[in-house]
Amino acid sequence: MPARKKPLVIVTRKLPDTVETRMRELFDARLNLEDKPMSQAELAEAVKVADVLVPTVTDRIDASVLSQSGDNLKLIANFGNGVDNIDVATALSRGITVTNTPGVLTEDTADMTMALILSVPRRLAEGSQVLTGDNEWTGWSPTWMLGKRIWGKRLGIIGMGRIGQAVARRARAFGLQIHYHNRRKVAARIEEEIGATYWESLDQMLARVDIVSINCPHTPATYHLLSARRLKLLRPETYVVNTARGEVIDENALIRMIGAGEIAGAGLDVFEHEPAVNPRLAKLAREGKVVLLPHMGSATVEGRIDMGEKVIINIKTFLDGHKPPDRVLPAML
Ligand code: 8YV
Repeated sequence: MPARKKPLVIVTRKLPDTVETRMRELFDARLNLEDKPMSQAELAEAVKVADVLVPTVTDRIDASVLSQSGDNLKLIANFGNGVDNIDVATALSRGITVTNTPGVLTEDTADMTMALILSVPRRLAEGSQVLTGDNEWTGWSPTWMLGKRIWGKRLGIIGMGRIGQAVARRARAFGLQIHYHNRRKVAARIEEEIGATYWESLDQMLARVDIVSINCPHTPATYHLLSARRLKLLRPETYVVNTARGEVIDENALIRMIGAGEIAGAGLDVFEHEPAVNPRLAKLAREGKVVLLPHMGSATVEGRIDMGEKVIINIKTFLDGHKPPDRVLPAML
């Protein structure tokens, strides 16, 4: 009997070696060893021939790319949790299944969120700069480099899914009082465990918290959820932390208000026009008002391998004729 041809799996970016090796064993995996981001035209070429596409957050799989997809393309197995890089509705309407990698980046992203929650009020980047900058440190002084205390403050989490809950558990250990806004109230058991107060009205919560953390996905419903109007509800002592997606905040309004002293500062791991970063943010960083990271929330060796493992399980299950575990369903969008 002739051996069955292995399915063509096109992977758009360099993945950890162990993940790529396993993909090669299982599939006809076309890898991107040089890690050069693919253009829209290259993505369109890929969907014409692939059986499975494995994109990441840096690939825009929009309606125009999908309109070129060939009959073979039946699965887009996203290497990432957020699927806002993919026009999921169009994919589904063309009979293409979409999967993601939830769960395995929860703790890493929550760690980075906590790091940002601490870094701006406690002036971590500024302090480090004192020792690595041009001038020599002249020594300790009782009234120098004073930040703001974390313990006893109120944290308002927007989006109480897996990551929001993992942030809440950490934040509680740092003495923060947990408030949250979510589409739905979470189970009483979870609320009790993290001592969380639910706000159906985001507007009402914003005016009452000292730190806001964005932990919801970017969907049409959450685009500019923190709009200029809502940002105005924050008190001037409030800090904003975002490890979710830049598009959830009206970034221009945030920058303007931090510059004007109407918001105390921000810790940002994601940006509205990534990888472009508004130069006014770099200026605010030099002034110690913001801490900026280049989308590193889930960037751990272990996390990336786990994500790759999930992608492989989704592809394998699908190709074996079963429902892959991490299907993205219309109700999730
Ligand atoms: C990933 C992320 O690095 O998974 C997500 O949604 O935001 C990131 O942490 C990225 O998406 C990989 O595609």
